Amino acid sequence: MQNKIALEEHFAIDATIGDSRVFFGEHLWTEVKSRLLDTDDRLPREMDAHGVGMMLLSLNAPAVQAIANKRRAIAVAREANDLLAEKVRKHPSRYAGFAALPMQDPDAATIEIERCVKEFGFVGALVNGFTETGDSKKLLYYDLPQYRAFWKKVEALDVPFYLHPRNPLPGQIPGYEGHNWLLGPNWAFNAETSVHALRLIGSGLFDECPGLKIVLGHLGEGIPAQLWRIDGRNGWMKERHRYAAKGSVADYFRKNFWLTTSGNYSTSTLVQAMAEVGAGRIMFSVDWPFEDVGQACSWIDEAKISESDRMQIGRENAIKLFKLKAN
Ligand code: GRE
Ligand code: ZN
Repeated sequence: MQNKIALEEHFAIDATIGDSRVFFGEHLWTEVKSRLLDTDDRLPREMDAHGVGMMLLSLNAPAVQAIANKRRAIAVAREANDLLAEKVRKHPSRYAGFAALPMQDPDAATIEIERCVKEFGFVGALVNGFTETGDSKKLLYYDLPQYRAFWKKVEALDVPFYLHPRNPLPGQIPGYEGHNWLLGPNWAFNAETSVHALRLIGSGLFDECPGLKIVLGHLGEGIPAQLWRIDGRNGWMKERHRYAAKGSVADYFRKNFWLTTSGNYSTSTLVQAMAEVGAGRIMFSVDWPFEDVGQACSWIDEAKISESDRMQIGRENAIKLFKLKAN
């Protein structure tokens, strides 16, 4: 399939590139680092070689979310967004931008997303999980009350918010101790991100802001496989714990969430996600530079799904959700 659109694709700036270093041994880091810094030559060649027409770019992880100092977080987010705006200006038919946001300061994040959407034409924001505060016992998840005005603004701007993974802090989850291989994309990313997404749902956020559009990568961070069970148990436990939302988890998951295929090229998992949320809510993505464009593309090009599902997932859903002027 030609002119695919991919939307969990990362770049880095000097201030954030070190954050990706920890995931790779020396031999791979040289390659990943050069990929993260090159959006002018290498990435367009990858796109051309594998039939990707457009990519929605975002900063690497955890980047801004790992900066405890508010003023520095605001400055790094602005710097990254200014640089991304330049990349988009340089390649307007190939790239679109997701804003990085200083969630340390909800008012500053609100101002920054508005600046990026209105001044630069960015198509949404991508945020790397919870935000650090300098106190490892106090992590900021976005269901907290201080974010409600921010969410109202996101809803009013009518742009999607991509909730991207990050690792838990060292010692935060005792079960990972001595089993470092479970961290990162192997497991901890999906565990951390799915809990955050479920917190957003359970907090009643989508009753207050029914127009919010949240994007999750990696075919839904494991939630599609658990939807029935979450609601099955939650239904009869309602009186015994606090679940503030009016509807079931599946109601919101099917109405306020979209999923991408980033880094999860399993046809059986895709088909299962399609069965849970519908092909109209799933969008192709690679997770460049941590995954290969060629591998992702040959998978979606050949996956045993219908041609109309492939067109929706490969391109049409993204055009609709992000209002893209795609070729
Ligand atoms: C990511 O998607 O952000 C990511 C990393 C590090 C390793 C793998 C990966 O930040 O997918
Ligand atoms: Zn990613």
